[in-house]
Amino acid sequence: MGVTNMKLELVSFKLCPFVQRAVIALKEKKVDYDITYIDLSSPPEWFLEISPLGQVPLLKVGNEVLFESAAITEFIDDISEGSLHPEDPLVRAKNRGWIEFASSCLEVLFTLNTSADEEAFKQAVETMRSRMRKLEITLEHTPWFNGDKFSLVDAAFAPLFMRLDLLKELTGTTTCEDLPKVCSWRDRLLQQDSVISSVVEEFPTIYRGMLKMKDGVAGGRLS
Ligand SMILES: N[C@@H](CCC(=O)N[C@@H](CS)C(=O)NCC(=O)O)C(=O)O
Repeated sequence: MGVTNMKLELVSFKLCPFVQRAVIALKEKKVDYDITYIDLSSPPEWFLEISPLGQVPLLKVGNEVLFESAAITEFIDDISEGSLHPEDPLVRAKNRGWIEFASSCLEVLFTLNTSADEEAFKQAVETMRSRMRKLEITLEHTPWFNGDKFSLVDAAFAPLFMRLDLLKELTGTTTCEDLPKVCSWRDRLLQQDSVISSVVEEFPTIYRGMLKMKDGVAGGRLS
């Protein structure tokens, strides 16, 4: 059986932004898939056996297992009609760099969500704001990062913006409200069907529960 006909199974954790990138790519490319949720605080043995880093996402392709969201989203793009990656090698390389930038922002977000002391929290908010300012001076096109076509780089940032938006709503923490280009890109991303349907319906409640459970500064600011 060719790889394009093989059943895909995405191994997921409901809160994971890296899994969400893969779901957005699957939806944008209209690729059929099954999804299996695991609890990362108590991962099943079968998962630890097949996940080299003990991390989600994994994409099971027949008997093969793919890991790392960038590898998985590019694979999804490669096996389906059309492309969500720019053709020009220079633009493509730049997009990959910005996808990594989005990943590093997700690390900052993790610190921001879990900081136990005020100073570390403030520092993380400031780091996020400075990353957003970098993005503001980088954004050249509309409606999407590369212009008319939604790309993998858009899919990579959408989970970050979804969480920053929730953080603002739930705790009053703002990170990019003064940046018009970032805000209008964020708003468009959050209205995109593939993005809206890339998380479970109860995502805001689960996110709120996670902040409460972490019991850090952000959790203490929940309204
Ligand atoms: N670089 C990885 C990051 C994936 C990642 O950090 N996944 C988190 C959940 S959002 C995870 O599985 N954490 C469990 C662990 O590290 O033990 C990717 O892009 O796929």
